[in-house]
Amino acid sequence: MTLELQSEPVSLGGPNPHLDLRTQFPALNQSISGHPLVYLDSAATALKPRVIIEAVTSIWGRDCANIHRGVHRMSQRATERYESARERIRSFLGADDAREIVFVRGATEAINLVAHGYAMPRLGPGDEIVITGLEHHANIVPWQVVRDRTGATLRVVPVDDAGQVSTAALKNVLGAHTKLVAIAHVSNALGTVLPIQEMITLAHDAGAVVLVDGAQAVAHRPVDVSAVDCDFYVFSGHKLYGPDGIGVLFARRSLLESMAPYQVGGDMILNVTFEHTDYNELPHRFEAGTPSISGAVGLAAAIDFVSSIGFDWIEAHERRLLEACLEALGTVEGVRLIGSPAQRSGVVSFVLRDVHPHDLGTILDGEGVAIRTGHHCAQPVVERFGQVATARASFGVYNDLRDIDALIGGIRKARELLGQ
Ligand code: 7TS
Repeated sequence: MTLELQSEPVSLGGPNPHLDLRTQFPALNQSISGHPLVYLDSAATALKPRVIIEAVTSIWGRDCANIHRGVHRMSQRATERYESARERIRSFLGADDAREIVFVRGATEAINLVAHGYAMPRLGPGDEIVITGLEHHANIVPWQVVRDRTGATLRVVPVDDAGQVSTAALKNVLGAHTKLVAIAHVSNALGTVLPIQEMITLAHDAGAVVLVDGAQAVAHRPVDVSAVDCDFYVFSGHKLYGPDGIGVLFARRSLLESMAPYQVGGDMILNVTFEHTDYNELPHRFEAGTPSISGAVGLAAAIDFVSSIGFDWIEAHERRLLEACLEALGTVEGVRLIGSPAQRSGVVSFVLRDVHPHDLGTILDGEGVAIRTGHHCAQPVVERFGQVATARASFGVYNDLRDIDALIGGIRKARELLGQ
């Protein structure tokens, strides 16, 4: 049976309802193996719209100067654009103070900064760090390093059969010794949305600080760090339609004030002699060396882009895609969905009976359909479901129901080719 899905072009609601979003992404304008590209790998990295490419090239093509150090006009313009980007990110995250926004290379570097700058000097034997069973390696390995260097214990909140982490399960693991809780906002492997608000309250009640890994959340749902009251929130620009090499650490100011710099060098100092160095003010103290200026400016443009679409539209659009994808996958014999969380963002993980996900991914690539296969850098949760790898389709604003048709067609073709 072939499922006929209603295919319609994606159009923006809001200010310009007729604008075709897809035309804004130059990368979509290409063929792969003679097929128009169907990009279903936005959880790995999102494609970039023209406005963001232009913002980045306007730094290189015009305001190409280093920041915080030039008296000349170009340097002043670059500095102004870099610091305006920080302010744009502050308002996007709902933070109180732009000094709480630290530019980093990405979510991975942000978590490492907190692990080294906050946890390492404070934790010791008897202290506990709590993570969940569905974390990306970026939110596992830094805490293992802290555990190994400080003698603290790393505890893991179990994932249930639907791929969820409940507040009750967190409660069981929290205790008087919990010092830090590090949780994903959205799982990259299963798409599970965690109840971070309740989890943060529980962790605070236990006396712990909380880091939220928002790498898979910021492009899909509104985030308000003041409302959820988290202590640290991290994300990468490249999953938010922005540049790679740029990301953000939001850190509560009182915590940031008390932290030692993770990296040291130029631009993070006030005064240096061979005997002594005075560190710069927040947030510059945590931004040693020349940062990604074009990245910060591109990230601010990405936030403008996403905000102009609006999260109401984005969430409704993804819900439709998710429902259609889950329904269509259910009609393909041999497909098994991995995880069935009640609250899910735009990610679907599945396996096809007797077919290695890499073989499936390769056949789909031959049909022009890009998905990710493997353990998605979240090996523990994939193994929790008895798999070494899954196939993962993930959505962005440019996807539409035709992309789901193409995915399902490709999976059926794989079944035929592999003689099922
Ligand atoms: N946390 C989560 C939840 C992620 O999904 C990722 C990247 C990271 C942290 C690390 O982000 P980075 O930008 O510092 O690398 N996730 C994926 C993915 O799912 N496929 O490729 C990268």
